[in-house]
Amino acid sequence: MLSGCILGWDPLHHRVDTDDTGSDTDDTGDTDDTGEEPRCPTIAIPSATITLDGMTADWDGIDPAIEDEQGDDSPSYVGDDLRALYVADGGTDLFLRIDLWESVNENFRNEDGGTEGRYRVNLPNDGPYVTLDAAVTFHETDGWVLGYTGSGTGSGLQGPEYVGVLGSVIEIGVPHAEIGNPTVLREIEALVENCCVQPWTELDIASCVTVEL
Ligand SMILES: [Ca+2]
Ligand SMILES: [Ca+2]
Ligand SMILES: [Ca+2]
Ligand SMILES: [Ca+2]
Repeated sequence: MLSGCILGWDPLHHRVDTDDTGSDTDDTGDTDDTGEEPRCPTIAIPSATITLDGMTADWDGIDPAIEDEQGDDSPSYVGDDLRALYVADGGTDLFLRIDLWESVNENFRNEDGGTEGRYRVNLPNDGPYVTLDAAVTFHETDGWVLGYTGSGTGSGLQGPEYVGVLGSVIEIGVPHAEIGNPTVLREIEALVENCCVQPWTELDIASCVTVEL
């Protein structure tokens, strides 16, 4: 069973601009504090039919929504260097793809006995699950699984059927209906974290983009 770090809400890592001014209240990026410049570029989401298998041919022609440099990860971990985040709309599903500069690390787990950590995408949005985050971890029997944190998330958005992982690629499929059909995903970020052990540590972050659905 999933427990602990996937389901545990983490206010220290919840960094959402809540006032809609574009000004950044958390000192993560906006250096001028004028409130004039949005922190993240806005894109219209591309359409694609994606199979959750970790293979990327189904993303051909889609540009990364966020790109991230190589080597800005933690020297203490492998599999934590983010390369890019892609987003696509499959009609009934929101698709996310995390690319790494190296292979995924199966020690990023959410269970006793494993090195704890996770691959996470923050998905603040205008639906009922305002502070939704999706996180992928490795499970001994189920393999790679999706979990979530966030406000009011009571749906079944949890399990291996939402994830496809191969090599350095993590694909995630989230049914729009299961997150309340939001129309905008504001200030999306991808993160790799060594979760659950205080202090929480952000190993790499790829930031950021606002996506209109
Ligand atoms: Ca695929
Ligand atoms: Ca590393
Ligand atoms: Ca990186
Ligand atoms: Ca980074």
